[in-house]
Amino acid sequence: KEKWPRGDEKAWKTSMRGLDTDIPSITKSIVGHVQTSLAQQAHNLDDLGAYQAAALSVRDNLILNWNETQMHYTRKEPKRAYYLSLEFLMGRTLDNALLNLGLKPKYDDSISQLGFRLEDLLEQERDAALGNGGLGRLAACYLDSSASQELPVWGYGLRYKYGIFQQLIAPDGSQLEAPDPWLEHDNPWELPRLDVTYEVRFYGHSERLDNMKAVWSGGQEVLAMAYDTMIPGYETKSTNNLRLWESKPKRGFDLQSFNAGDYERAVESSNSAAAITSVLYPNDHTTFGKELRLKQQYFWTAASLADIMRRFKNLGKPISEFPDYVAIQLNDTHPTLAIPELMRIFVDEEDVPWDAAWQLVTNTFFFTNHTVLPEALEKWPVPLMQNLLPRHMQIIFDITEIVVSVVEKKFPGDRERLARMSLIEEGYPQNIRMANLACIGTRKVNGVAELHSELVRLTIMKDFVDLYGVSKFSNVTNGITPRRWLDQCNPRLSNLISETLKLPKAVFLKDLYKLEGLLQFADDPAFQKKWAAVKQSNKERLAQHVQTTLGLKINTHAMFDVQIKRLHEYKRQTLNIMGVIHRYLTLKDMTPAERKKVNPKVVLFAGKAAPGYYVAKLTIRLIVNVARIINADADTKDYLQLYFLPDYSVSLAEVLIPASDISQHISTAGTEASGTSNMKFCLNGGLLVGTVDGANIEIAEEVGEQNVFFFGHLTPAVEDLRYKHMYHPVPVEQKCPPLARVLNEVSAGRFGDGGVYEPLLNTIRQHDYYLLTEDFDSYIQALKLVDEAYQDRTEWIKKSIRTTAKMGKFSSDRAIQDYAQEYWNIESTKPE
Ligand code: B1H
Repeated sequence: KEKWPRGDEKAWKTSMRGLDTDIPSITKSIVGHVQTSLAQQAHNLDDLGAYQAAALSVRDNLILNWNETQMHYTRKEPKRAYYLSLEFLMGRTLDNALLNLGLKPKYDDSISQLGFRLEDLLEQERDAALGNGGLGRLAACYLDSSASQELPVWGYGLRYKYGIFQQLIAPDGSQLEAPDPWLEHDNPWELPRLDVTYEVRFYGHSERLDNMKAVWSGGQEVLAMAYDTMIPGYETKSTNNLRLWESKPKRGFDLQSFNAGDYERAVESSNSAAAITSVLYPNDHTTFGKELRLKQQYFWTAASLADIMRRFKNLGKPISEFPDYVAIQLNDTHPTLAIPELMRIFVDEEDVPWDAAWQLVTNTFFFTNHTVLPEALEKWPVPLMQNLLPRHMQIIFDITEIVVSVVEKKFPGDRERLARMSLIEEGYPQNIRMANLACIGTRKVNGVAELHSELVRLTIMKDFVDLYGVSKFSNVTNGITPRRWLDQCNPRLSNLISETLKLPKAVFLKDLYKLEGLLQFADDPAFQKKWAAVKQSNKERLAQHVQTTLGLKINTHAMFDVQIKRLHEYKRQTLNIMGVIHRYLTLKDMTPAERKKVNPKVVLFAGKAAPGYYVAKLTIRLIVNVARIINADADTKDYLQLYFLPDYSVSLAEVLIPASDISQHISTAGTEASGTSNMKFCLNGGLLVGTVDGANIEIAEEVGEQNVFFFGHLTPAVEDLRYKHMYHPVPVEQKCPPLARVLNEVSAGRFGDGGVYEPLLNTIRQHDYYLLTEDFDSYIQALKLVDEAYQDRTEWIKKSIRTTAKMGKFSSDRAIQDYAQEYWNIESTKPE
């Protein structure tokens, strides 16, 4: 029996807070926070204040569950998994917390009694947008699923002061960036941990000792301080932790400079410490080799590993058991420095012999690759690493020796192979290949959809497959959380499903395969009618949102066609906009009588472009200016509308996705690793038009090819086509006249100054690396089939129902169980 730690046990126990969750107690708690936490009163409380009070009240519940869960983990000592991600795209929290706690109806009532509307309060919350796109949102879905499955998993990331930039559209149609000061109104969901701090060193020098050890000293030391965010599971007390690090100067300012009278220098050094976690890098899929980014990566991995190490040491187990208690997932190569860092801790600080340390390290880490695009594969210049992290550079060279010796042994004399597999790429300067380091320093490597994992094995990891065998390289197809991406974003649909299947929502929100029960209703006209009514009301909700935020009027009786994702050439928003222009020109060619037979369509785009990505920004500008012309054309505006919705975010996605009839996932085959919004659209009854790429393929396998609109060349053809474009180019006029016409209309200035768009148009006319000229005809053909299918509304609704019904596989609960069992070897465990 455990001894009570201090004081009078009775005094503690009778005073410990439990929270009553009847409506009067909830109201009391909200009002209490208005009075004391906010120091406000009923007559000066606005929506923002009411949101904050409600959030603090909900937070009290989360904290108690969090405390119990963490205490349970401490006592039970299960093996834990840690998800290291430089991005967590969480979105809003209040609605999700209420859903997972099962308190939404009660808070709704209580808030109405106080004279507010829950819906309005939810809108007051700013998105936590600490991510660029799919990779960051995946991390957020995985946290929700881990907590919901009662798995002992923590996330580790950075607490950026500024998240992904806010996107504005300038009068000329181009993207402008503004900072995202998301912490401005205080963040009720985080708990600063003043006592959880670690010192992190940069620069200095490393002196080698015997036994592969070294002493690293000097340089700059900064402080990492923890902020904890509670991650509630759905319908369980289990509440996990997302720990984000903030950088601070070790002392307020540099005392030496200060005393010497050099105040500027004293403050400068403190600013440089704070700069590390000031802003999220907004360039997804490109690496820049900037020192500050490398500083972010090391700062975060060093603080996280120090924290993990401290927790492990509290167990009092021998260091040889480290991998029995700790599994660490590397979300892409961004945290790869964790590998040399853990070697440094073991070898330099814990006196573990080098070879034994390497065994422990390679049994601790797991690596997920998210892209095979060459420009996204991280490389760091050796001189930069040498200067910033001299000890890690030594360790990386020492690890290189391991690679050399195993390759030499298995493939004697194969110099070329060795050069490809080395951690060091030759050149001026030499570069460190982070994907190679991530591969050799981990137990297993996975891709994020079947095709992608296959491409990982056949391309970037081919030599390593030859070395280690194929079993090290497998697949975990991505998933999405049905709590946020069905019940929260589409309550009407969730209610209809529950009522139809005669199941409480919790049943299918925890086991998404249960949606298959909808199949037997697909042919039921009464159900079809209700299904269509839900879609219609979601379109109206979106139209309302656009009307209030942008003052635009959308035709809700048209088909909604949506493409929302980061702007990137490989995702081919250009193919979509060229298709829209083609549709416009075709409409203009028609007589009024002919037009009347056309399926009216609203095309919606949203997404951000990396601030330095010129062609992507030009694409936005083109979309905005094409929209201006099309929407103002009296001949066509009843048949075709086009909108670019600015400042795409998780919250905007939650309104857009449920309203979509069809969405576009049209990457050049072999380039989109998985995609996750494709799963979100389908879960909400939207159909897909797409290429045979990423998770589109597995979606089609589930729902049947007759329910997906595929087009375009397949992955194996892409390489050959690119080769032909390079060495036997055919002018676009010859290869694809309809596309040539579109390009010429843009050039000629039909949508404003044509000259502006030449660099964008030339990407298609010249190398056409992303193969628009090859896929345009079949794309237009696919869109025609979409129109025809939509004309037969009953058939369309059946397709929509069948699609939702078959989304079971794409729950992140399935994905996270796969990681837990096949990779981390951890088990569910919960308080009580
Ligand atoms: C994905 C990234 C990415 N793949 C570098 N790679 C970044 C790479 O800031 N950076 O340096 C940021 C992000 N993101 C996406 O991951 C894939 O393109 C999607 O297909 C996939 O669904 C998603 C989640 O696996």
